[in-house]
Amino acid sequence: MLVHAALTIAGSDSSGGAGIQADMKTMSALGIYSCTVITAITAQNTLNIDHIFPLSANIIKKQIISVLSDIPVNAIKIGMVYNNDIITAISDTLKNSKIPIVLDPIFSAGTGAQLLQRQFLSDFKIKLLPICDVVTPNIHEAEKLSGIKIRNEEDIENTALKIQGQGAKNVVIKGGHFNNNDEIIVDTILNDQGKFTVIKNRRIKIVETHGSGCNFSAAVTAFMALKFSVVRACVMANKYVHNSIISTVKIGKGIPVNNPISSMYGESCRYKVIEELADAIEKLTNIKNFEKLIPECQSNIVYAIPNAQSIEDVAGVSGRIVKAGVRSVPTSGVKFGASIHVASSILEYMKTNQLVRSAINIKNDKRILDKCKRLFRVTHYERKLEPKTIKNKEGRTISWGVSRALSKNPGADIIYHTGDIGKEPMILIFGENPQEVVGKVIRILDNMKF
Ligand code: PXL
Repeated sequence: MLVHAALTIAGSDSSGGAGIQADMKTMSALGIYSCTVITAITAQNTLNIDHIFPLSANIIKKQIISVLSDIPVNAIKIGMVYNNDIITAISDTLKNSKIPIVLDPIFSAGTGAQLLQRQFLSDFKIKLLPICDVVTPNIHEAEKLSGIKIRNEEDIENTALKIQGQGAKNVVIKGGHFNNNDEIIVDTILNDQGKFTVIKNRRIKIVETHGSGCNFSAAVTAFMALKFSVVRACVMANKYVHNSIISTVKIGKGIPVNNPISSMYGESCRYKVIEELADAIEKLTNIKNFEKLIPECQSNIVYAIPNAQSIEDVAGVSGRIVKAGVRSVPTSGVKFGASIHVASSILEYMKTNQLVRSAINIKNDKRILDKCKRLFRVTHYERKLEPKTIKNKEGRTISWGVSRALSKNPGADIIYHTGDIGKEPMILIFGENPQEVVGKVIRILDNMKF
């Protein structure tokens, strides 16, 4: 198997969210073998950086030489460098290297701590910008590198040109910290031919997260190791970081940490989700009298991957589970994206509780609903109260209703509505997995007489 390798030269972040740990996770998730040279050890958590211990120039040089004398590294990233000894060691060791270098100018942490001692900014510019192929500052870092105060888009272009004049071949200015209220984030790329490209992405409405800068530059390095152009590498890195930001984890008491391996979790659990759902459907369709719970519009049972974002992340029966005489049968197999309505209900439920990932719809008649109310925590919504603006969009009614019902009882096992003109009344049963949902169906049927 051909393996592409990259090297990250960066600081260790004991909280695991940024620095060398973020780089390794990102590169690994993108299929790149990652070597690591540690420049400094930070003692930090999600609240603070408590201590920084820089390593000696000698051990940094030795680590780089050890790796490069043996492993065919396809791209190198430079992150936190802290002091002039470290800057000089890296610059001296790499100045004749032909390997593409991505420089992430890391000056301070989100918590405010200095990750490059202030007095070494000019050494950083003089010794590292000329050896790098790509530099990836955010707006604040670009201002520090160029000495230009950025007020508008023209300033961004002038800043990029100035930084290129200092020796960086390609300059990528990340726009995330510019005009924070804009819906769109604009990244500006100046390539080695003097051409500007802008990449526009929708801004995610979140508070500050830990690790996104490192994830971005590590992803650009990984894509450069795979020989993509700088612009392509940035486009793909943006998409990748977007996913790592929307699946941040609140692992400690401080700021949320990016989750650069979320895409891997997502892929690896798809198979398991299909298997578990298929098993549950087999059990469900063999339950005596289950067909008596199937509504006119038929039933579906769904199971979402963790962190599901759209109906494509929710598996369901292709077609429905239908009543066939005294039996119930699925009309087809299990697929992602197969359900709209029940899938919309689980996606909405997951906004309140990420652990609840499975649901089924059953008939709502008085006898069934009375049993549900006796056995489970039940809440409901009135379809008749739905605003007109929501009615017109497929699946939106359910999201609206589920959110309304959960606002009254956030831990409910069951949500029902009593219908509307042309809309059948319905009961939705929720659980952490399809086995649990089927278990609830069995409890309802066990308590009914036929
Ligand atoms: O996010 C920048 C960064 C890079 N490297 C290390 C860090 C941080 C931020 O805290 O700790 C080691």
